Amino acid sequence: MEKPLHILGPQFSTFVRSVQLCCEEKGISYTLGTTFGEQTVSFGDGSLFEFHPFGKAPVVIHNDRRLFETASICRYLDTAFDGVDLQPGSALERADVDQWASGLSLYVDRVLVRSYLLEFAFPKGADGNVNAAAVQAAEPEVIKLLGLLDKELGAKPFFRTEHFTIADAILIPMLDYLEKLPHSARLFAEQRYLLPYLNRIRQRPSANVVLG
Ligand SMILES: N[C@@H](CCC(=O)N[C@@H](CS)C(=O)NCC(=O)O)C(=O)O
Repeated sequence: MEKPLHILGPQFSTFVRSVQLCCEEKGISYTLGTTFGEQTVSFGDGSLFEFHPFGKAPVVIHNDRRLFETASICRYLDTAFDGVDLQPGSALERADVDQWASGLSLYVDRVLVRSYLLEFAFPKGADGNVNAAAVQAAEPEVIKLLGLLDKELGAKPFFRTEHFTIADAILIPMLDYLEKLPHSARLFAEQRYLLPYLNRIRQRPSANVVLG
């Protein structure tokens, strides 16, 4: 008998949210959280290495198999489950979504999340405050990257195609956190398409559940 699918990781994680968005879009039933069976995981204490060779989240556990890497997990969900397709049908269009799923997970995550957003979530400045110098140093790169994403998106309804894909699932949680920063207006000031896109996706039932 099929065992329920579990998304292992904290719900605040952008990558956990990407996997959750795919489940919600496809109507896959799942459980989510940092506990699986008797084991509870958290960042920084090595516990994730029990599930993930590099000690990261998310991990998806399905039918006693464990899968890591958000883009691979999302592709698996799309292939193994019924529901709307989260990847285009043609080989070239599918490769386009794939390359962006990787690029977003690697390069965009590094600039938007690791070098910038995490400083607000887990400040490393004096007395537990945000390290203003680090934020200031990282900001030009954030704005430049948003410009690149804005150009790639253009007037399309979704990031790569006419439909919601895995690339949207990976990008949206990052943009959502960025837009919620008190000073986000200056980050998005020069972008024409990103905020309308984000707000359109926020209207979807999946985003309502995942982004809160
Ligand atoms: N390439 C991985 C990245 C996963 C990742 O960096 N996850 C973050 C949470 S958003 C994490 O586990 N951070 C904890 C750490 O690096 O110790 C993926 O696509 O799943």
